[in-house]
Amino acid sequence: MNHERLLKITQKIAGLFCILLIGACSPEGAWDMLSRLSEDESVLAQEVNAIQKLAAWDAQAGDKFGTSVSIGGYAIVGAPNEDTGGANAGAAYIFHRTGTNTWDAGVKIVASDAQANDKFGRSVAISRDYAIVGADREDAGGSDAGAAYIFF
Ligand SMILES: [Ca+2]
Ligand SMILES: [Ca+2]
Repeated sequence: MNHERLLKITQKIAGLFCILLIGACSPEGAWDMLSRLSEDESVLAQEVNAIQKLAAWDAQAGDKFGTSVSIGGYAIVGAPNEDTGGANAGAAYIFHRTGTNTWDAGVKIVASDAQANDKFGRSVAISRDYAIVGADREDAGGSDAGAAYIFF
């Protein structure tokens, strides 16, 4: 979580506090409050910095990697405009956590019946050993009827 995102969250929390409390209230105040609530400010600082940037190992312009994401043991990231299975057929990448703040290079998955413009990866979810990937422009059931694929 980067500082900008954390600041947005604290702004939302500050908004909630403003509703509950009458008095001076600001995002900075909420930030201070969160810092004080933390047993050790350095722990919070570490969590802010413990971000890992993931990218496709075969990234190409226009893939739209990151359109969809899900995490649950593994992390999965959709790239619906990836072109391996045809122009914008789509792909998804599953990443495995290898350490406290480290993730592997990722495994790429595509639809077994990928076709151009299927947009596989526009939605993704992962839970334990199962992943599900949506391809809302898949055409087996009719033009752009859509499909979802479960991986184990
Ligand atoms: Ca593309
Ligand atoms: Ca289609």
